[in-house]
Amino acid sequence: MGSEKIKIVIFGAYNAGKSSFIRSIDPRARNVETRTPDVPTTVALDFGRAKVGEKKVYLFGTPGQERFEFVRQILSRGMHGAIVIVDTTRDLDDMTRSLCAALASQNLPYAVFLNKCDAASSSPHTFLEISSVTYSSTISALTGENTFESLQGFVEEYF
Ligand SMILES: Nc1nc2c(ncn2[C@@H]2O[C@H](COP(=O)(O)OP(=O)(O)OP(=O)(O)O)[C@@H](O)[C@H]2O)c(=O)[nH]1
Ligand SMILES: [Mg+2]
Repeated sequence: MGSEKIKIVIFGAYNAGKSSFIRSIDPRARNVETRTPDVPTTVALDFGRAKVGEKKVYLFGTPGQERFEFVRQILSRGMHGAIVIVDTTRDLDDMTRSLCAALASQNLPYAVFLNKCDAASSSPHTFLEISSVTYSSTISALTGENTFESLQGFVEEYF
């Protein structure tokens, strides 16, 4: 018998740090992106792998732009759990709020990872509305601080 395989889909608003999170977990992660005038943005998906104990975790990152809802729906098929990445240097936006509401109604394990906590303008405590009702953690996808530990904590608690 092989070890358990877990599909986790990474959601979050545009520019929240989803691709950076997956890259910090798996340096060999793949990303399909395009170059907008300012920054590269995910147009299809990110893919990365991690091992938590004996469990094999497959991370699928979604595009944050609103117009890629159809991609998010395709990537969501067969997921065992989800992580919402939140940019804590911004205010809570409608997309993040509705992603959390949709996941909460699906009876699937999901986590809220409060990202960019390295930034001076980060204020993770303003996200209690979405972070206090499920597994949550503060991370920096840029420095890698607490990223693997948070994934590990989520997987160990729910899978
Ligand atoms: N300071 C800081 N910047 C971050 C952090 N994580 C991501 N960023 C920056 O935020 C920007 C967006 O990061 P991405 O990982 O591309 O975000 P994304 O959510 O995948 O973006 P889309 O795929 O376009 O929705 C980049 O400039 C990153 O360097 C973090 O923890 N701290
Ligand atoms: Mg991305």
